[in-house]
Amino acid sequence: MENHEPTLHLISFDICPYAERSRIVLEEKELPYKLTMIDLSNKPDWFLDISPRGKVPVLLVDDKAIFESMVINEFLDEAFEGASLLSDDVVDRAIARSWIVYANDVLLTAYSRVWYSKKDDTEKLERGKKDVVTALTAIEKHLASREEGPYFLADTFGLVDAVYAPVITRLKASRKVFGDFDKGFELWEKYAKLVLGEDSVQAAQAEDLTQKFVTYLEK
Ligand SMILES: N[C@@H](CCC(=O)N[C@@H](CS)C(=O)NCC(=O)O)C(=O)O
Repeated sequence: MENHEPTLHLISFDICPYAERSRIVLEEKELPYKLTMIDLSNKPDWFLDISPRGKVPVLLVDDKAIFESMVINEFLDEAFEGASLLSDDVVDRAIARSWIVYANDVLLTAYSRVWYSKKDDTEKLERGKKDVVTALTAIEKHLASREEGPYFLADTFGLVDAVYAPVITRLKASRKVFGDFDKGFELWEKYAKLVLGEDSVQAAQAEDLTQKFVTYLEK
């Protein structure tokens, strides 16, 4: 990409939270990009050719494919000017990455257990709900003790917020289907409201996300 502005093409699936993260970063950096939604139940051959894991998101930079949402997001932040979404401080950058792993491995994993539990598997569902509450308890503790805010780690929106945002954009749909077992975390709710108001977060959401996600969850 030396000496020229590359074209950016994001391959996505409309309700995928990982792809939504990368779209938030593209919007946050105000980068022009082409967006293609594919049907994951019928993956096109051209997609399988560029996605070794068969997963979205994939970002085509000119004709080169980058995959894994967090790799895409760090690339976008590093390669382009505009708002910087990771701290200049090496320790703070590591802390952001730590909370990103927490979002992936703990919060999103716990919600996924709830969202994708089979209707008759109440044991899995209840375990998932309990794990969500445990994850939110740790997040609430972090939000209460952080040095800077009102965002997850700083006074400006960052890569860590782009990772928590897609969970937040799915909460309305999730609560319609599974109830509000995850309510009552005051600082998390306040943070969620702030993030939902971000232009980039709104622009990155698929049209009718709540309805589409409810339909998906009810299936
Ligand atoms: N670790 C990946 C996860 C991406 C992912 O799981 N994408 C899902 C959709 S939300 C997918 O493409 N699934 C298709 C499949 O596994 O066949 C990332 O962060 O990009």
